[in-house]
Amino acid sequence: HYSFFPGTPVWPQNRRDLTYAFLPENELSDEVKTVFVGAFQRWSAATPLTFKETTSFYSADIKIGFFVGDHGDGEPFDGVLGTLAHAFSPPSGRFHLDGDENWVITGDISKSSVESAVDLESVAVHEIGHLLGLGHSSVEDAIMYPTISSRTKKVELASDDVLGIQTLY
Ligand code: TQI
Ligand code: ZN
Ligand code: ZN
Repeated sequence: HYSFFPGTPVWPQNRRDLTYAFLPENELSDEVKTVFVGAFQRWSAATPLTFKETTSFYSADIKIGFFVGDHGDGEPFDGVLGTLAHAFSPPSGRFHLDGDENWVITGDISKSSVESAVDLESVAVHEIGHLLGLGHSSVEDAIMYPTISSRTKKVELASDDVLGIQTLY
């Protein structure tokens, strides 16, 4: 079953069209950015929320960045595997990914020869759930389940995720 953060924080009623931006220093390719377009789309399909990229990092609601090791928020990344990413509850909008992971952007991750390969869209869909106010779910099929098998792609919202997010928005 889905859960929320303590106090059930959500984006306010008058903030249904949210913007996101990528940390300019990361200089991400269009291919990587497109993965996030798809991940946001999965949540907007189930809610009244919309997500649009903006080039202004500082004014964006959701700020996406790849960082390595200690990056100043008290939750350092830890190299390959372990923590992959973290996102904070609304209305923080901070979405950080571990730049040391072997991120897989396209193709069939189950066929990857890299043992530590991690599917970027799967992690993005999970973290966006946190950004919107969902905690972890006890339902194994849910995007918000707290573990994922290695070299697995899991990007489709389960009915548990949909029920949870529709309770919030
Ligand atoms: N990052 C944890 C996560 O996003 C961070 C975390 C731990 C957390 N407890 C939390 C965030 C409570 C919010 C609330 O769950 S992670 C997965 C999964 C991680 C794990 O790097 O361990 C995914 C990130 F579910 F696959 F294990 C993304 Cl998809
Ligand atoms: Zn961080
Ligand atoms: Zn999580």
